[in-house]
Amino acid sequence: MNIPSSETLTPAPRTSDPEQLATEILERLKYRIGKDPKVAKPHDWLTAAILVARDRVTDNWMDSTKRTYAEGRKRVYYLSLEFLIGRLMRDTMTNIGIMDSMRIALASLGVDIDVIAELEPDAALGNGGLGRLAACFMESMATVDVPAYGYGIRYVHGLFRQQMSDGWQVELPENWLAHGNPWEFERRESSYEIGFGGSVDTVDVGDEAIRYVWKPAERVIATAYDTPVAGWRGQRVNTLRLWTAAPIDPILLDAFNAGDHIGALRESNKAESLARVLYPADATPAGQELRLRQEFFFSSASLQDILRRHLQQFPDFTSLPDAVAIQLNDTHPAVAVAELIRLLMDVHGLDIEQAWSIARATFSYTNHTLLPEALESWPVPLFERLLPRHMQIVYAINAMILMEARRQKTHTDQQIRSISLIDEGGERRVRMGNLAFVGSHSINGVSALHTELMKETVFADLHRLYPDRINNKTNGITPRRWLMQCNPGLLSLIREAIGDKFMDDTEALKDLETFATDSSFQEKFAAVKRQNKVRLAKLVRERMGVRIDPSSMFDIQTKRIHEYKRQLLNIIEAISLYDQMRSRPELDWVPRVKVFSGKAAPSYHNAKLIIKLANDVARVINNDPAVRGLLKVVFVPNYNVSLAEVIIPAADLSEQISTAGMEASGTGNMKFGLNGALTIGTLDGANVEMRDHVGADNIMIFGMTAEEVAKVRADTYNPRAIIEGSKELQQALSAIASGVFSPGDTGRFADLVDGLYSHDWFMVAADFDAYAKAQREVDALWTDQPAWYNKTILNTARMGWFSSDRTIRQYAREIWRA
Ligand code: T68
Repeated sequence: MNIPSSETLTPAPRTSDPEQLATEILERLKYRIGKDPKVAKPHDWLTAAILVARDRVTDNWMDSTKRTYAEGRKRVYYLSLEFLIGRLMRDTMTNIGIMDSMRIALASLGVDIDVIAELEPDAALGNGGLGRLAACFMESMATVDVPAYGYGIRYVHGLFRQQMSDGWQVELPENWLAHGNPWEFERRESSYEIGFGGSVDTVDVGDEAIRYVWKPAERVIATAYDTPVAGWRGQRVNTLRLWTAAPIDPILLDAFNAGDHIGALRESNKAESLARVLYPADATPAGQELRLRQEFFFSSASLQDILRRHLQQFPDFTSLPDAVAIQLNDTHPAVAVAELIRLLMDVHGLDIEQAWSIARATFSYTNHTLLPEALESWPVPLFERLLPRHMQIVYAINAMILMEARRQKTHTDQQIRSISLIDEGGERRVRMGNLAFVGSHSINGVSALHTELMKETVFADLHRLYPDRINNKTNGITPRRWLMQCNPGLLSLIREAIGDKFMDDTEALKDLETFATDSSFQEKFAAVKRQNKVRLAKLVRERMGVRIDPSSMFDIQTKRIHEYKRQLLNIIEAISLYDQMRSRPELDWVPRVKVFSGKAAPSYHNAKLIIKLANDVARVINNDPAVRGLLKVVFVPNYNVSLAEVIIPAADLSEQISTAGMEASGTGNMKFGLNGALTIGTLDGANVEMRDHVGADNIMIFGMTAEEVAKVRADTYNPRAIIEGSKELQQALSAIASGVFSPGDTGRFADLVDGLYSHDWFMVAADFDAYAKAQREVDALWTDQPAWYNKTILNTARMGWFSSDRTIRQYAREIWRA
């Protein structure tokens, strides 16, 4: 029998006229979902529409894979414990160019695409910027034609849902797979065994050589699920491969038959727990055994998959670094360095020098934080118990590195200690950042400032040993999701003004510059902004019962809640403004709505207290008639990708106010700027480069620089003296401390207020006056609307450089050589 090739199965190039699409939707509804249109529920229509899109993507997916083989292209593997992808329907349909026809097709069947789009779950397999960056990168790699796989975990439960209970954050489980996931393909054949624990044996393999054999005590199976990721214009489709975990024996029948029904499932439960939930840690490592297990689980499965694919095409692994680039997204997959060496040595018979040099030529590592408490490390006893062979490899690598450092004679004993893969101060720990660094040929930061600080702080000594390895790749965002899809009004306006070139080359947004002073364009730009604000106001009223006025300035801070991001600075400034509005009602106050949104790590006490404070302050201010509606504060619950898509286009003012030197890059800052918000921010992370691109006149920079922060910290910073010297700040703090916002519970915010007086690690007091002054300058600018829109239009025009297409091209050229 002749087996048809997939080509002969591919229908002649499909048209995307609405009639054809409608026919396909009905087909999927009937044969894949088993429903008649008369009884189909909205979810069925959603699934049917997604299946139509997925089938079309699949044609290009297979072509892309074949092309990668045929052209002998290098493959990039992006290893990330997080992919914060959000909804995929609009993204995919837009990228393959069927969005408009789909709308018409569905309408002809009596279905509103906007209604079913809202039903698609928001895949929250990530915490914040790091996970969202991975998602933007996946889309950009497909767009700029880099053959790539994203590897991660298919968490059954993504990031928790946030609810407010009397203003406190409550975490509820998230269940994105409740209705199944029509995007993914299960790949039973791509399954691998992953071991944990046990012991290491040696076997004599002749010629005085020995081989190490790891005998794990536990084994689980990793199975792949693939989601196609289509780039802009749909030509390349890459793969997001997420691993799920299953036991080798689903049930222990002996135990079951002996009546131990729970015990019979113990192994099964343990295995499945590996892929059950995303750790809700942001910036702090979750010091849990399960976390290390997750890290090893997905690293090992991904590497086994990569090596298998390599051997299908090449005779051995000497060619690995030419055919493969593996990017480690933070240290979460750093154990892959040891695992690759183990696989090459113990399974494929290479010696340690060969394995080590192949690993280093293949891996590269992206650092996302300088916060010392956020640098991952694992207690040696835990690491050794779970991964005994990897512990040996870590020691072997460490010996090589430390000998090299000693030979160079440039490092003091203290510096040698800081290079070591083992932290010997106190409980011995494996330093994952150092492991990722020494195992990579490239180590990059995510903004120019962050990269310089990496060289001067966390990696100073490693940088001296390997001065050519640290490089910068400033983050970016995909302009498809973060402009074209989330802001259709602005998209049409820009196309009308400058044509479509910017849709393929975001930097062509520059052509808008000439319109920045054009009053009729300004009016249209303002009208689009207003529409977006009306949409957000509607959402706020529906979800929270609070009315906000779209003609007020929408002043927005959305991101994870963290002390270094200084939501507290913003809230205190709101309190101070509230004081002033009441005491000087005769002044022309600019109407403002302060919007906050973001999640706190469940175990992060102060972050949760900041959420409560925002809600308590909102209640008091929003209900005080003396304010006459001139100031409103809202905390919108459950920030996620889809909510961001509504909030960001509605912002007039973007708050990017972290303590200088602490935000590695930020990416929300870029999304707001691109959508025509003015930024008020510190010289931190990518804000510095945003100022360079949009021009210092078009961004409101305030506060201490990173250098000043470091200096003030070193010179015994005295926040109490600063607070006592600032009338506004002192008043705002005493309002909080005296229970104005927590009547009957004056001690509620003591941890926050006392922290400011006693150490103020994040320099809220030091920057307060500068921040308040900058806010009043923002007010003044707002009263001159032509000047305001001149600046915000220039922001949109000049933010094109921050496209993740640019970032990915830099990675491809300078790190991956792909
Ligand atoms: C963020 N990091 C940076 N971490 O904070 C942000 N951490 O400045 C940067 O723009 C972004 O990465 C992209 O580079 C994170 O988002 C985490 O989410 C995280 C998660 C688990 C453990 C540690």
